[in-house]
Amino acid sequence: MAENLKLYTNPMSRGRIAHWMMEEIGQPYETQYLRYGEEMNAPTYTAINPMGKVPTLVHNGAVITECAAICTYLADVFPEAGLAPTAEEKAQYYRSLFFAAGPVEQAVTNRTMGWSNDDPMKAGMLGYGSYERAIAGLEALLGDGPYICGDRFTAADVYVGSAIGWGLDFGTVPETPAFKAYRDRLNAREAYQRAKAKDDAAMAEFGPNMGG
Ligand SMILES: N[C@@H](CCC(=O)N[C@@H](CS)C(=O)NCC(=O)O)C(=O)O
Repeated sequence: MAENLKLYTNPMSRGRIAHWMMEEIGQPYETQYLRYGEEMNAPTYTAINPMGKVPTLVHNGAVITECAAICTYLADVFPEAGLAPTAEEKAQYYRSLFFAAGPVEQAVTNRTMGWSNDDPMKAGMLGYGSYERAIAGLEALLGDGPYICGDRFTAADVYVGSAIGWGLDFGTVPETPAFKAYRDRLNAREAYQRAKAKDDAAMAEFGPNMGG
C-alpha cells in the first residue's frame, strides 16, 4: 500500500522535531505549514488536532500528535529505518523519551515562565523535583554516549537531542561539554540538515507571518 504521510507544522515550532524525524525515516511525505492564530484554529485543522497546535502527523488517516509520540510511532511503523529500539535498548529508550517529554519539558518551561517552587517540602510533588535535578538527570541519561541507547542512533535521539539543542539555542539548558558535544553530533546528521534547510526556507518564504 502506498503510504500517505502528511505533516502539519510551522517552521518556528516544535514541529521541527517531527520534521527531522520524517527525514530520518526516508518515506515520501507532504508538508503543510500553518500560521499561528487563524490557520491553527481553523475548524478544518482543529477537527484533526483539537489543541490547535503543531505538529500533527496524519498517516493513512490516523492522527498522531505530540512530538515524542510522532517520533516513536514513525520508528515503530517504519522499522526498516532502524530507529526503533532493540529489546536490550528499550529500557533506556523509553525512559529517556518519557523523561524528556514530561519532567524535563515542564522543568524548562516553568523556569522560562518564571514559575518556581521555593518550598523543599513541595519539591516532591513536582514530577521534575527541581530544574537543577531534572537537568542533571538529563545529562546522566547521555552516559558515555555517543547516543541515548549507546552506540546506535534511535528515535529517542531525535526527541531528546531536539530538547537539548533547543535548550542550548535558547539558553534554557546549561552549556555543558556533554550537551554541546551531543548536540553537535546530532546536528551533523544529513536528515537533520535536510529538515532544517526546508524549515529555514519556509521561514524565509513566509516571513514573520509564520510567527505568533
Ligand atoms: N506537547 C506538544 C506541544 C505542541 C506545541 O505546544 N506546539 C506549539 C508550537 S511549539 C503550538 O502549536 N502553539 C500554538 C498554540 O498553542 O496556539 C508536542 O510536543 O507536540
